[in-house]
Amino acid sequence: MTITITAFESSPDRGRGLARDMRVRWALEEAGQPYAVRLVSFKAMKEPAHLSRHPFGQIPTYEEGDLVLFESGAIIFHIAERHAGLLPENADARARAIAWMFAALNTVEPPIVERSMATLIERDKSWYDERLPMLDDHVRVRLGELSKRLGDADWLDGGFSAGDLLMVTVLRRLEGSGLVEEYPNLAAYVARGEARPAYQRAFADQLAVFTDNPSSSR
Ligand SMILES: N[C@@H](CCC(=O)N[C@@H](CS)C(=O)NCC(=O)O)C(=O)O
Repeated sequence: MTITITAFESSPDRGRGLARDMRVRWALEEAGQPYAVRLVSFKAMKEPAHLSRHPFGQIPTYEEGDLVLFESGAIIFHIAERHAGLLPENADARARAIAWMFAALNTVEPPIVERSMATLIERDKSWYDERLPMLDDHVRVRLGELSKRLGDADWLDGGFSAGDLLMVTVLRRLEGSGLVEEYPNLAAYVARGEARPAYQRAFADQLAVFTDNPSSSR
């Protein structure tokens, strides 16, 4: 059955792979599943056809036969449950990998998103220069804790899992801030994720959307 996901037609990050379709593409590549991509404009994302797939008018979405999913975490969990390679077989190890998926999305991503939203929409506000260091520190708290837990391990809990896939994509959203680089083991962890062949294929495919149509960036 053909899998179809949605991604930005106009790539706001100019193909840096920071939008959340990247994590779904990567999971599908790890699982060895071919997929099609429906590119959507910012206007189309808020129109009825897309809203019937995604109640909040966002990307990514996932379609497979009659199944329509939204939320990158739920999509990756679905892929990981149905295909080998993203969750361990052992029940306890699987539960721990799922805990890392939630940790990436619920505990680590929120302060990172809050910081990146401020850099996007608050730059010209009077409070920005005072607020940014505070937001950086909120991110540092989580990075410090994560760095301590990872230690010198390659992945968060044994072998590579969907928990690592989500955590690496979440940390990548700090690209350009210099914050991840303050924690050399986290920088190496992100680089390890980016070096995986499945990641590289996913990155090249999302970059092609931008390079095929460079004038489409916002
Ligand atoms: N929690 C959602 C967040 C989805 C999300 O924020 N998508 C962004 C792209 S990365 C988007 O569509 N932004 C455009 C908008 O919200 O209008 C998920 O993980 O899938």
